[in-house]
Amino acid sequence: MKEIPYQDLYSQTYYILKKIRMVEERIAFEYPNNQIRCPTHLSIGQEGVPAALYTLFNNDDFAVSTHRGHAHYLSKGGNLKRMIAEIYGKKTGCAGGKGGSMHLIDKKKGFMGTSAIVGNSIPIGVGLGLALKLQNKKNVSCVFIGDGAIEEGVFYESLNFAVLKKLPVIFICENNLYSVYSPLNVRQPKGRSIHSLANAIGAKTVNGNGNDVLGAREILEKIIIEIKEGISSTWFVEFDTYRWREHCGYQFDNNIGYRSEEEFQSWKLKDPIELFKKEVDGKVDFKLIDELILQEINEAFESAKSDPFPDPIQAFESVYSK
Ligand SMILES: Cc1ncc(C[n+]2csc(CCOP(=O)(O)OP(=O)(O)O)c2C)c(N)n1
Ligand SMILES: [Mg+2]
Repeated sequence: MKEIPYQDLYSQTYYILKKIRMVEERIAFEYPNNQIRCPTHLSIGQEGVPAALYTLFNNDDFAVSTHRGHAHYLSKGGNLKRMIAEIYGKKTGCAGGKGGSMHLIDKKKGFMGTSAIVGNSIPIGVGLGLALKLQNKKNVSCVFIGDGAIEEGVFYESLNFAVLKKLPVIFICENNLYSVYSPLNVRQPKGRSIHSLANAIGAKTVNGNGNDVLGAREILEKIIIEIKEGISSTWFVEFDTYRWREHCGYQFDNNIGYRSEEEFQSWKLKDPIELFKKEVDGKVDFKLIDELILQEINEAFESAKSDPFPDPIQAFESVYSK
């Protein structure tokens, strides 16, 4: 999991934070070339929470995620080459080239899948939590969701079950204020916060700044330790953040009217990478790490482009059961 020569917390965190950004910027750069043919949702601007988790996760913890899952896959140690190959629809992809950007999985790393259906991975993450509990394992199952998933019935059933059975599940809600083009205020009642709703169902809850990597890490570390020591079980953590680019695709879309340029600029000032760099200035070799990441990315894109497409017969084979 630790691909750079520095093992310290700040270097490791910078590595993953910058890697997520650089990988997605390369995807955005390559997308117009029409070799990537799947719908692709970028997390640029939202790297803070996944980066915070990178040094907290261990291989036996589980995670599941959504349509916007690249960052979570990478933070769980998912293989970059296989992710890029998947996005290019290649046989060497992590889902055999049949799923694309929204169907990432790396079972060896405990990253148990993402789904294009909003809310779909929630019961899977809770089921993984149930498995951990039944096997008496001291691990956690993290369910990454967006604010839009709170409007799905399955969220309530799953959270209720997790709380009732005291499962080691952490719901991590990255609240970026939007579900596609709809802001929160047209979807959920004014004045009712998402974490307070989860709290009413019985989860322990906290609200944090998703762009403050070290702050988010502190919150999550405490929770993971508590769960592993059996002090508490189901948690719901709401992190405030903001996506910079369009909902689906590589472009900026502030001009189409659903959100303002001013709002976007105010969040750009809260860039998780810039904030982190200021905090750890002088303690991390940014330049060397950037070079190593670029090398990794170049290799991943080169092999993804030259790898073969799946054989037609593979259309009928399950990739998830392997
Ligand atoms: C059940 C379902 N309803 C609607 C959609 C269409 N859809 C795809 S992504 C999305 C937005 C989800 O918003 P959120 O959960 O906040 O995640 P974000 O895109 O902001 O990361 C919607 C409505 C879907 N894929 N599945
Ligand atoms: Mg959202």
